[in-house]
Amino acid sequence: MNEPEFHCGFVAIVGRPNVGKSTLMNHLIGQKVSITSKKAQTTRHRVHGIHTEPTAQFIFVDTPGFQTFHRNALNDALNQSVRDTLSSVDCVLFVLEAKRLTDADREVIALLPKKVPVVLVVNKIDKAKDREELAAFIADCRQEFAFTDVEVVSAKHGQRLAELLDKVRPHLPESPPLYPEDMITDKSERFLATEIVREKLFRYLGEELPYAMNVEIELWEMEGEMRRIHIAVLVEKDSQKGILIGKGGEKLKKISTEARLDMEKLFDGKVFLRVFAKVKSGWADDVRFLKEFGL
Ligand SMILES: Nc1nc2c(ncn2[C@@H]2O[C@H](COP(=O)(O)OP(=O)(O)OP(=O)(O)O)[C@@H](O)[C@H]2O)c(=O)[nH]1
Ligand SMILES: [Mg+2]
Repeated sequence: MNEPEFHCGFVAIVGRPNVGKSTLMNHLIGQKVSITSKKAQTTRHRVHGIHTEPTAQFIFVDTPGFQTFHRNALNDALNQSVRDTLSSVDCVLFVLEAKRLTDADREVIALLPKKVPVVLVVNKIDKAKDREELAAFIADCRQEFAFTDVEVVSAKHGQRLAELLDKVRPHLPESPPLYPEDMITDKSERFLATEIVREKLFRYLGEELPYAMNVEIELWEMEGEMRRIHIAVLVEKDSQKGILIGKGGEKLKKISTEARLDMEKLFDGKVFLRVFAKVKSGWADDVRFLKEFGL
């Protein structure tokens, strides 16, 4: 008897910052492997999220939101990473917020590949319920680019994601699976742990601060089933260190507790986590330093 045909391919998720790319990927694979926040430019690394079905494997590639406003070494590296991804995938999901088409979105449209199918994903429809307005919005978007297909979703509420998968599936080439069926991401536990801490920094610190910080693992040990993890948060100045720690250590404690709970869920085991602050200056424009972070 013949083996049933298997399809497997790469699907890039692109769009301007904050449209919901990482939220979409997490809900498509059913696990939180890519961090999300209300602030723009949360995602700083390409992350694969893997969804495997009996005869198909989707390898989603979450990318940093394309930056057009601030030019520095970090943004140049992030943008280059988006461009590289677009040229090497089987399908692209271009994500927009319902009823919002801005110049920043158009700059991403200008980068969309002509030879790869591009599906327009209109996200956050929970905030835009009027069908006629939505239809008019989609018609306007179609004037901007020859999208292969369109789907409207709410990533956050998991609406119409099965329909979106149906539109992507035909674009996956025939190929055996590239990852084991129970694998959900290409990233290591160490990477995921530092990302979880970064997400809490975005959630609990002011507007600018999280961008001036990075996180680094100082210790990772297994003690039986328990992971003992020490993570340093690198800040540029002593004053930032103070803000991170908070009054009586409250803020850092909250960040650390929430990060530990997320890690225990994702790693399915007990975690002993210590998060602490460390001063290291001028990293955002130091390209050599970026390379150490894989950008
Ligand atoms: N109401 C609503 N909010 C959403 C939806 N999807 C995502 N969001 C919110 O939009 C914000 C940004 O989501 P992210 O997934 O971090 O966006 P992103 O495109 O990955 O952003 P960058 O990584 O910064 O480029 C978060 O506050 C999400 O909760 C949705 O379907 N409805
Ligand atoms: Mg993101």
